[in-house]
Amino acid sequence: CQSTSTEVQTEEPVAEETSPISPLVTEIYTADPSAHVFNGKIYVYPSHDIDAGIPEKDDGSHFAMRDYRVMSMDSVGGKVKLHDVALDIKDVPWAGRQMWAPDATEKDGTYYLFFPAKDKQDVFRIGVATSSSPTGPFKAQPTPIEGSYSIDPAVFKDDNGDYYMYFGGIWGGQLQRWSSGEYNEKDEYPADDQPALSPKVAKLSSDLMSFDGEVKDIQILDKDGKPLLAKDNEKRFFEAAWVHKYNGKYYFSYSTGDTHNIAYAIGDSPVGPFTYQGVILKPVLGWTNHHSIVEKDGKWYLFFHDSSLSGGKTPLRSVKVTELKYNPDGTIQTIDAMVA
Ligand code: FUB
Repeated sequence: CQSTSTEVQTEEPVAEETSPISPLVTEIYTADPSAHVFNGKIYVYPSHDIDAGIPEKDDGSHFAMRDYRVMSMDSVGGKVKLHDVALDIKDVPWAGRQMWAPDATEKDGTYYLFFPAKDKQDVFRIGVATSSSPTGPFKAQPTPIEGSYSIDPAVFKDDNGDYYMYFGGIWGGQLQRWSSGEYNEKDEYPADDQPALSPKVAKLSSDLMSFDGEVKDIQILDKDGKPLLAKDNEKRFFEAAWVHKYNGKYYFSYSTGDTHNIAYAIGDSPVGPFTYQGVILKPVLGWTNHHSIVEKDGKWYLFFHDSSLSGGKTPLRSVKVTELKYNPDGTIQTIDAMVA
């Protein structure tokens, strides 16, 4: 059975920390960090991992999270505050189970929490909830965003005030069930020599509550301008999209899933195409790898998670942070968090 949010408060880490980078909080397990700077402070929107006692399977049902809690800090290295529950699944009318990796943004003094969860038919959708505070509590809309599907929403605000949502994840994230544009319970993956499944992007409407226009494919190309193929699983998109801008270029970063890297590609437009560059973060302890990238006071940071606090248990992860550095040509220096 699944833990309730009250039981979660008493979770105890089960192992000593084994990685050189410490978790931001140890009172609870946290994962999938989406970090932002609002009003000069860093806010991190993570998943809240729980031990639901569900065996590990490719469909990800062992990630049975039920609520979100926000972390905040004045600066990296400063005291981290873990805030009370920001949104509980019981207060999301359409959601059935599995609150996975969220993201947040701000517009005109309102904070928007975007989150994936399975609906009552067990299909992943993306919802939105709002608050006057960056730490919540957030009030969920009664229905998911129309036309949304799959997992791992990441919202990027461009310099001209346009907002875009990137999303998608294969295997447990169900992206492979949407090839026709309609949900099909049967998994359909491209053949090895065909282009890999594409992450998705949609421009958000001015109230940030819906998609403004079509959901589009994000193209990730190799250096010869050809799409990455399904068999390129060291490089191709799996889940955990994130977009940031550096020196006028758009950086699309993501997890390669079954090969456990955080990889990235660079483009000239927020909707791509993006050209594959390399690895930002090598595999961490635990199956999943998931990150975000944010600038604070002239330095760039990589927020990520690993399973070191739980002694390697994949669904019991902890959020961490380390500095991210660019080379003079705009490429990113690869991080190995196991030895950093
Ligand atoms: O936390 C559940 C899932 O694991 C996320 O949605 C994926 O990105 C992976 O980190």
